[in-house]
Amino acid sequence: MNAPVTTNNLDAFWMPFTANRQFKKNPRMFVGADRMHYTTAEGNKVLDGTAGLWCVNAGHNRPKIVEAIQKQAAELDYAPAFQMGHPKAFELASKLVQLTPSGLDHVMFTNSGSESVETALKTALAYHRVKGDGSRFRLIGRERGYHGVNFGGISVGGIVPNRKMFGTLLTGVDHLRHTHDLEKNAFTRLQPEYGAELADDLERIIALHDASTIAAVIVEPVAGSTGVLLPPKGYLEKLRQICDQHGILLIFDEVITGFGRLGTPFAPDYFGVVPDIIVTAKGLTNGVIPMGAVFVKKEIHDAFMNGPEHMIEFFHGYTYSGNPMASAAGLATLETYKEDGLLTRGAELAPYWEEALHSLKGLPHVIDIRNIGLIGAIELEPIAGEPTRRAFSAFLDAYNKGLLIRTTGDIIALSPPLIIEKSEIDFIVDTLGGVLKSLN
Ligand code: PXG
Repeated sequence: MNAPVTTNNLDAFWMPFTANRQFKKNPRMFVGADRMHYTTAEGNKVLDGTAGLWCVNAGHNRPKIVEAIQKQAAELDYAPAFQMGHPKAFELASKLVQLTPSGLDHVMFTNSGSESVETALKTALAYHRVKGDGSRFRLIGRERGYHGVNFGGISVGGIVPNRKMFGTLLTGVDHLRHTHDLEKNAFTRLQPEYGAELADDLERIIALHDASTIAAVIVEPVAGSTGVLLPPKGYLEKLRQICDQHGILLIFDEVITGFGRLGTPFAPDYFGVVPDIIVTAKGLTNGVIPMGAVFVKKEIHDAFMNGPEHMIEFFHGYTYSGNPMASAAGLATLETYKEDGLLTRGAELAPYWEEALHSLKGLPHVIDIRNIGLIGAIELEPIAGEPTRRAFSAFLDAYNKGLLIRTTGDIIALSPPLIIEKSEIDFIVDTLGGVLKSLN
């Protein structure tokens, strides 16, 4: 039995990215979860419209994953990550690189999306340096980009509240313009028609700094946290072409898009554009045990493999890189994805999802609806002078009606587990319809 949460003191835990005072006055506690639903402390069922935080792609309480973790804990709880190994980390790495686009043959493990981002940025800088091109020190991100909360990630990121408190951040960083254009693209289904030319902003940045100083460009193929911004048609292709032309590495941050969210295993399978580095986390272990992974092209890995063999090739890694419990969870997650066909299930459901979401057009305050794979966003007109209040009210009302959604600014984001059924899509849309109709 779970301890009654009402007796807990909520004061000590300073919660992440949470309105702490609001929460603690009226806490929303989950005490259980199975497949598509949470159980609240009050015993109510809440449909998970967000796959946790975009991570529980196979749904909750999947038996294979639960058993794998239980077994691993008893068999080998921990093994040192540096200068020692254990079989499951290698097995997981081998299985993962079979899923990633060909050429991205090597993988480093981390414990979160934020650490994966730092790892990717450091790898890019070090790669140029080991090749004798150490003048490439600049990193280019994008306005409204989210790359976690560590210093590298917030430096290349472009979400203002996440950056403004933290001083000068990394130097040598510049940003592409974001691609959000409601005037031209509102209510577009899938990729927007307008905006491919925004990739030319990279040419402007190159002209300013000179390509010889730029190590890498990092973007989310579909920006999630900022409120689901899809790449305009032709945009990613253009970024790839400009990077190639100037010897700049292209990094895709696929923390959200990886592992089936777009209806394909990874974003290159959807967009046909292959980066040099892919950053992942979340869906890698179904969110059950923290783990991230960074995939790099063979040329990048091989560039480090020289010098005396007893020497460490790359001075980077974490105590828990490839941790046995996480590796076991990762392997069981991949098996679960395979058994249920989840890495491509989103493609089958996407047309139904799209129709259902766009049926909300015309409801009060709705100024845009966006969708791709099993991702959806509903952008609301903010209340004048009170940004975020309207969407936060929608979040609370939906929760009280048995539906978990995410909001960012005045945008509602949806990303249900990939096991969702059509009747559950109907529940999401019907509930949201009711919420929107009664919203101030
Ligand atoms: N990159 C991207 C693209 C992300 O979306 C991270 C890095 C950082 O991952 P960690 O594991 O360090 O949190 C993320 C995380 C939301 C939401 O609702 C999104 C994230 C996390 C929490 C909430 O949009 N993305």
